[in-house]
Amino acid sequence: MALLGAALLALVSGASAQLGTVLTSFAPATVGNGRAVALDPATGTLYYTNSGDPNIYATSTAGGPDLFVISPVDAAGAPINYGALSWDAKRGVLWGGRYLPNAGVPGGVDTIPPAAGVQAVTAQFAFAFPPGESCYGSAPGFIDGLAYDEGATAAGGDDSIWLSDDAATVLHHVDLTGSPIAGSPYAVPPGRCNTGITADGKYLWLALQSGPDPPPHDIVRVAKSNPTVVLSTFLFNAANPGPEDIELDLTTFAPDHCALWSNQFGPTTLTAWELEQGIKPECALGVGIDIKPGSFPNSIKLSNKGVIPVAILGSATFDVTDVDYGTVCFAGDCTEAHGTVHFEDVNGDGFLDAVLHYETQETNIVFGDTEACLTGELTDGTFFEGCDSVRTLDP
Ligand SMILES: [Ca+2]
Ligand SMILES: [Ca+2]
Ligand SMILES: [Ca+2]
Ligand SMILES: [Ca+2]
Repeated sequence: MALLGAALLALVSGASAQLGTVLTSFAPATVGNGRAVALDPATGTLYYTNSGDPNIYATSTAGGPDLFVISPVDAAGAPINYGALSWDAKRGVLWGGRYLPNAGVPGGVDTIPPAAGVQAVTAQFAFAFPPGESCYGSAPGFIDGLAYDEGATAAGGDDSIWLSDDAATVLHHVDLTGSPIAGSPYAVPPGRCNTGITADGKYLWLALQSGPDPPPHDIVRVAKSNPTVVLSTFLFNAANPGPEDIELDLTTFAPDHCALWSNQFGPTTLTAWELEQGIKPECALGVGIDIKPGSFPNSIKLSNKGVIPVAILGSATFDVTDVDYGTVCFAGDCTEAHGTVHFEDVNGDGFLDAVLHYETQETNIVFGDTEACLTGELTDGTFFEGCDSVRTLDP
């Protein structure tokens, strides 16, 4: 019975690991013509808006009733409707791009406190979109895509904002005061119109339609350095409705899956889509490792001045020659003691393995640990992780 359970579990987790699989999808409590979505990963709170409705609704990633409602107003008390929202974990606020009606501020970008009731927002800047970027040919400044980008560090001033006009052919990258950052603006992939952006690490994800509303609609991943070239794509819908705002989710379905939430035009629907396994460390590709290959238990003498050999085990789905060895860390130590990797088939299964060595004193293994892990990236940027048991000696 236990064996059957394990086999079924393996089958289920293996079968669902595919870009664009729907992980969950629901109509939230307040349905309208859907527009923005943002996620606070620390609380699992999803924020969403509807077009023409100057409220921001908070719900759970599991759906159900609205948890609370924010009614944002500007300094004059005028309600504001947001076309795009993005969560800022550094400040604990939402960033919002003003849509129709935009309280008289085309291109207005605000920060919004995530608290119930009527909330005064902080007007951060009004971006002057050049005319002609909208596939609708609408007047400039109805923000359709906005992503807060945390930047390379969790703290500090390296964060930024990505912006786009109403179904736009152009992406703008600006600092937190709205000033363009070197390289901006960028063209979206040819023939497409952008309606939503989310940003993380090296990548942007874009919600695209094939003109001013026409399908097909899809969601693509691009490099921040060159957003015109599509790295991967999945179909949102071959017909209408299409996607509006999107938001990355590295917590709700992790470590099995990294996900991306969408809201859509037409009846408001919040959907979580599965992303590629290994696209972020939070959903790293699993790989087998063998600490002290050929011996078991894997005894680690903590006072030892020598090295711990660790093998990354190749398989039919993991080629150890695809690893970027400059990115590999074992138990907190990212310096391979021999400065090289040795390739050999340590377990005789016919698949080449990689043997690395780490100085015991450089690892963060402490007395009582029962497991140690190795992390790294493939040369295509896929994150992987493997763990093996340890038995520590010498407290
Ligand atoms: Ca968003
Ligand atoms: Ca949008
Ligand atoms: Ca071993
Ligand atoms: Ca092998």
